[in-house]
Amino acid sequence: MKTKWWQTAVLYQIYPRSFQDSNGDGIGDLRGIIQRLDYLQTLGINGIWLSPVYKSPNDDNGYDISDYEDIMDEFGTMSDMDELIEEANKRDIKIIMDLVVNHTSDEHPWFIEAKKSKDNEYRDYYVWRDPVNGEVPNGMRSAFSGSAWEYDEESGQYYLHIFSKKQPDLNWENERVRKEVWDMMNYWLDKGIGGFRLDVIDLVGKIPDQEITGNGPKLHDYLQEMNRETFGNYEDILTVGETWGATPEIAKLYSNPERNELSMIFQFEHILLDQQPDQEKWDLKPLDVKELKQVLAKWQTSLGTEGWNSLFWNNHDLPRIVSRWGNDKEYRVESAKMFAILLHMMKGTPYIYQGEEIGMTNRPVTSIDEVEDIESVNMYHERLASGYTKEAILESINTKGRDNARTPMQWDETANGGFTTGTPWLHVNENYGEINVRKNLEDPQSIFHTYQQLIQLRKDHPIVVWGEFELVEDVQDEVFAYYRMYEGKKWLIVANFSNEENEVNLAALSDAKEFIISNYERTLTGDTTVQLKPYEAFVVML
Ligand code: TEU
Ligand code: CA
Repeated sequence: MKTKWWQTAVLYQIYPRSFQDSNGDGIGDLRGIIQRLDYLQTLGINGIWLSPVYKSPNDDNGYDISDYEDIMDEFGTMSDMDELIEEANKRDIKIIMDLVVNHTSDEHPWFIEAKKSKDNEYRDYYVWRDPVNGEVPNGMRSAFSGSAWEYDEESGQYYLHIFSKKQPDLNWENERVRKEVWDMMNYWLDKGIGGFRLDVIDLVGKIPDQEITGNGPKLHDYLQEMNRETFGNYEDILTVGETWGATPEIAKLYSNPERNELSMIFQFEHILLDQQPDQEKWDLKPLDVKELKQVLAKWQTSLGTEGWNSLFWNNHDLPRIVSRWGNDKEYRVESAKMFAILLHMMKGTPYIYQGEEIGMTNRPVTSIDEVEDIESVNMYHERLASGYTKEAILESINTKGRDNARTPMQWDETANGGFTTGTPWLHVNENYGEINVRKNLEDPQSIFHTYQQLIQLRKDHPIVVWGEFELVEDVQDEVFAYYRMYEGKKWLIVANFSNEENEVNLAALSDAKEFIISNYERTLTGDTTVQLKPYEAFVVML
């Protein structure tokens, strides 16, 4: 197979609302992103996954789209968007658009039409069902709490919304819906974008009457049709599907090049490890590092040539990784670098979420009034009504809530961390004086420079891109170690996933030739035993 640009690339996710405000209204915007492209070029990334910027009433911050071919007023205009694509391309940075086509906004003209009457020509763009015994059609639940069915008084039917009731699900069984989606994708492809991140794409093959949501029977037919009708006709397009329900076997269905579907998927098996099995993400459980090692190693070794991995710790739906599984107090810098080294030395395409590269942390709240995210707000009211204490619910929100990752980007020590001169739409984390881009750029030992170095290593060393992965099994539970091997070369990656010191004893260490990267000062001694400092991580060439 010919090498694809995205196999050697590192991507960066921007959540535009929180990245950079350029006009003082407290909301990040496209001109703000354009101003920061030089920064991203300095970091060294090759593409930007841009969370939705389309016209939207913002019930779910842009994931509820009312016009796919227009830009949200707060973010700017289509000519700003064209300029962003052009300015990014000039810097060899491709723009990856977020494709949210499982649902639209209820303010999309299709839904406004569909609601008008049962025989409207757009009615069948959405999923409508009659009441059953005067109640909801079945027990499907919304990911944002409550039933997935919403009653429409006027027509006496329910419509399906797997997310908020302002996000009605499109009916993908309707060929006209699919045709509309293909046309819209081609509109964006013609603008010179680099690809798509496909929001909850594993849901589009749903069979509501059987309560099947993920991985429905027609899913892969639809994706092959999509490929054929849209990006398959363009050069060098990256497509990454968001698939919460993927196993490695399912991942191959999506990303085996011979099947002509997607480039890769985001799998979430590692992300689900700190919640109670078969419960919700709010039902907390401590991470077992042993499980994490097994899960990530399985994904590293099982796709082979029949698929391609994406690599990530963070996104706009997840808490900050240093706060989640690291230590955002005394070992913030060390643990942030450890996560970076551990992930960026694996096989696959790494994704960095804005602020991760400077070690931004969660921002706890003390009251629900401080929370913007619809998922957390709905869950709060649902759990309060069913008897949970406020304290327990807020603990879940502070641990897992999506606002943790959505606080504005911290650029410098000036007011609001340099994000806005106005009032930010969501509180800025008060630690911006200590944690910001300006300080990171100035300090050669910063987290930023570790990320920059890791991105450069991927460009300089084919072993990072193509090397075989092998987990080191006989080490302490909290030591995560693996080899990469390529054309006679061998690297050893060691990470101490712990607040405490841990010992690692490996015969291979006696062959260590040089350090490639590390987060503590250490010299090579030829010893086979190393006493690892808290969150110490290093890569050695053997
Ligand atoms: O997320 C899909 C999704 O399932 C999330 O709601 C997820 O369950 C939750 O955030 C876990 O923390 C995508 C987008 O990434 C998310 O921002 C949107 O809200 C959602 O789809 C609907 O478009
Ligand atoms: Ca603005």
